[in-house]
Amino acid sequence: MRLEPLWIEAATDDGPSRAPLTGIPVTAVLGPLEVRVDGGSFPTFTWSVANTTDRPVRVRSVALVFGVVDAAEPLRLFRNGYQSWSPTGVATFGVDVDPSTIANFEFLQSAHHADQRRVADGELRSEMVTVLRDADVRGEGQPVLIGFDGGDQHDGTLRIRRDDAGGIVLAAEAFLGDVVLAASESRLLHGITIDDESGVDAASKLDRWASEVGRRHGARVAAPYQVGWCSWYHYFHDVTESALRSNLARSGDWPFEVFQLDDGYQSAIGDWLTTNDKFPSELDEIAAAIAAEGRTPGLWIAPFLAAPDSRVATEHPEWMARHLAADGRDTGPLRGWWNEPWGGGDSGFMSSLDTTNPQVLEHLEDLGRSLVEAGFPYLKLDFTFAPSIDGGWSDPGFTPAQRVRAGYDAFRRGTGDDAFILGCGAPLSHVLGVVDGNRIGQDVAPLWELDASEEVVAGYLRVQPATQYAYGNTVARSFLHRRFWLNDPDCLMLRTAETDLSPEAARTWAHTVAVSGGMALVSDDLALLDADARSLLDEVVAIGREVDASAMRGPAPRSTDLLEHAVPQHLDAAGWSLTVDPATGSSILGRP
Ligand code: 9PG
Repeated sequence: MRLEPLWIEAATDDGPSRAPLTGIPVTAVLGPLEVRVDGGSFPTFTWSVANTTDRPVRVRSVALVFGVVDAAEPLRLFRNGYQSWSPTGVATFGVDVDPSTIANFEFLQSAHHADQRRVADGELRSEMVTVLRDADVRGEGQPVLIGFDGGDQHDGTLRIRRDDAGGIVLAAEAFLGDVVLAASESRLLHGITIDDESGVDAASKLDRWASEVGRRHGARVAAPYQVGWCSWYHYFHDVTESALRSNLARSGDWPFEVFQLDDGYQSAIGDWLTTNDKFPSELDEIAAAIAAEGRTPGLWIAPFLAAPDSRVATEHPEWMARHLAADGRDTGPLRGWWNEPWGGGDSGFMSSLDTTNPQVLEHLEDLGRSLVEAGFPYLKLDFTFAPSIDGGWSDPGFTPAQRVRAGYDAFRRGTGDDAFILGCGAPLSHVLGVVDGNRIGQDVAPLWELDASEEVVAGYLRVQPATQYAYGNTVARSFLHRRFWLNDPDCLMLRTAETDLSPEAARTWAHTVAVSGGMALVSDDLALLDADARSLLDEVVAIGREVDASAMRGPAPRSTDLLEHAVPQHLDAAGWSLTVDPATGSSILGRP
């Protein structure tokens, strides 16, 4: 199997266009655009796009298209989801389907992929990087990696589809999301690399790609291994100040550095500096109480969302992005998420802040500064894909990636360099270089698996909280740890009461977190934890520290069977090896 350059294609408001990709370097004219492609070592291709006209041009995407030649079908691909919770694993071309062909709720598609529009039937996508492996057993199904060398300027989407003649093609697409290029404006695009070296397996190719891309983008990988406590997976929205304080009081000899309060303290989504009735104290008093126990105070926010009835939305309606109907009509604030328990005056729909508005960026910078001043140097930024959604943004010269990144950068300016920023619900490629830690999977939950009848919206099941799904993403994205940031696999749940997770599945999840080397935050009412739970945590932290240290000096944790099964079953790191049955949650941990 090999890749053969075929053509360049573009989608602008003038319509689609295509030009042959003959040799390198090449300059091609695509309607109002000119695309120049050069060769390199890493990345293999560097390229740029220019508006050659004297008027603004709206650009949806530009892509280099390759033929996938001599591939023995079925072809499998590593399918990397868009943001933290997007399902990530292995898909089989011709068998599996893109989630957008099932779901029919446009803003929710942004939970899966960069482009929220539906793909053509049969097409599959992976974000930022993919690995293809064909069924040729003689060639041992040599894996070929195709990846972008960054993602903070625009998304990079790999699309696999069939051409008119029945051949397989791969489009490496710079997704610009209807950005408006001014007259004569040109932009550099993220380079594309192809790694088809023989004798190198998929996990090693992903590790070296992530190492190189992380290095080029100033990945923040210096923070120490994180151990802590988080309120979410026991108390959820019902957390109270007294529950927080009683856990703090019990935390005495637990090895927590961070003590993080999650969703449920705020007076409204968007009004992060004021607490609700369940929290009689102000934020600075809560931080002081945590610090007095010798822990690092941590706090959850969803800084790019606002409830319609929040102070921020009612005092600054012009800070909200706009929803545009198909004919371009403005139909109100852009809905960025839906979560009924948040209330907010619009049946649980939240508005998205317009991160292209300089006043919003100033607000985010002030927010970061205020939270650090209130005593929270550890901040979890959640639902942060919200600015990537299609809509009306005050500056149309921002791509979706630039909108998300501008919000993060503004917040980081406010917190300063020393704060630990944890991304969550974050498009992975947008936040490389600004976050210290990043959630790389779905939410865990006090259960292993979900029944299909529990799907909230069609096509959405695998994004919903379930420990089984978090397991799959943690293994499939293990190679990012200490390359892009510290991986946050999501919280440990050690309790055996008030949970539907069997003790065996809870141990499997704990061992997955351990062998991934990722962050280890416990999310139980500490009153429910016995000596067995404590020794499981001690084991997780001991293995996790060893794996984490080894990932800093040598190879990242590896999924050794990444392209074998739909959900990988093996995770190896620093001599530890975990074998899991994802269907049941049973596992065996092999020691060095
Ligand atoms: C707080 C939570 C926790 C959690 C975050 C995020 O797809 N969903 O419906 C969905 C709902 C909630 C969610 C993720 C996905 O959880 O990941 O750790 O902070 O918000 O509300």
